[in-house]
Amino acid sequence: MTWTGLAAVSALTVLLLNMGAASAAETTGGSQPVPWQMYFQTPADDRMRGIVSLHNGLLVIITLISLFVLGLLAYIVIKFNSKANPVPSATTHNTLLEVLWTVVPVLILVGIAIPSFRLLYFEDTIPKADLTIKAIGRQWYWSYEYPDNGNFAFDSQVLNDADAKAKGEPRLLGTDNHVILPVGKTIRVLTTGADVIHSWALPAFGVKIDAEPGRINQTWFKAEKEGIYYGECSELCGARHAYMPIEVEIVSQEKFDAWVAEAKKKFAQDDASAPTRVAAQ
Ligand SMILES: [Cu+2]
Repeated sequence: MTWTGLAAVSALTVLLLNMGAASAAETTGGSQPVPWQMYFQTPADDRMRGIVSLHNGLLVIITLISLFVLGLLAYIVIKFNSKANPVPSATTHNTLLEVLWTVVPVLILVGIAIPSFRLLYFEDTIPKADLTIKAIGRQWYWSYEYPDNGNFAFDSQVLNDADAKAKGEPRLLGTDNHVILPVGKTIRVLTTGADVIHSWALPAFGVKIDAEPGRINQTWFKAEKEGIYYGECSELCGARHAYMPIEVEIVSQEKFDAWVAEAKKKFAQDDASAPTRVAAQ
C-alpha cells in the first residue's frame, strides 16, 4: 500500500468517527451522552475542542505507524521465510538504518509533545475567574457551594426513574437540585471529597478533576452556549458510584442573578461558616 493509500485510510477513519459525533451535535448548546455513542460529546468550549483536535491528530499518526509496522511485518514474513529465502544473510549492522529508526521516532514524539504540552498548560492555567463554585463529592451525591454569591450550599441527588421521566430529565443523569452558572464567564471549580476520592467530570467542557478528601483541587471552564450539560462521578467511589450524576445548567447572567436571589433563600443556612450539610438520605 502506498503512503497516499495509508493517509486516505486514516483520513477516512477520522471522518467516520467525526460523522458519528456530528450526528449527535446540537446547535442550541447542552450536551449529554446518546445511545450507542462511540465518540466524544460535542465540544462546548475551546478546551474540549483542543482535546478533540489533539485526539484526531494522534489518531492519524498512530494509524499510519500501525499500518507501516504491519506492512513491514508482512513484507518480512513473505520475503524472508525459510522457503522463499533458504540461505539467510549474515548481515548484522547497518549504521544508517539504526540512526534512522532512532531519530525518526524521536522526531515523531517531539512533534506530538509540542501540541500536547500546549494543551496541557492551556487547561492547567486558570484565567482570572469571574465566579467560583465548590463541588464536594460524597458517598453518593454531590454538594455545591457558591462562595461568591452569599455562600449558600445545597445537595444534588440523582432523580429516580419516575421523577426523571416526569421532569423530562435523562435517566440517571438528572438531579433534584442542579448547578446553575452564567454563560460566557470563566468559572473556577474547586473540588474536594468528604469521604473517599470522587471525580467531577463534565465531558462537553473537557473537565475531569479528582475530588480528594483533605485537599482542594481546581479547574475551570467557560461555557459558550446556554443549555444543560451532564456528567458523572468518574472515580470509582463505592456501591452507588453510578448514581451521582453532575447536572450543570448554563443560563444568561440575568437568569443566573434571579436564581441566586431565590437560591439564597431556598438554601439559607443557620450558620454560614459551616456550609457542610448532613446527608439527605
Ligand atoms: Cu463518586
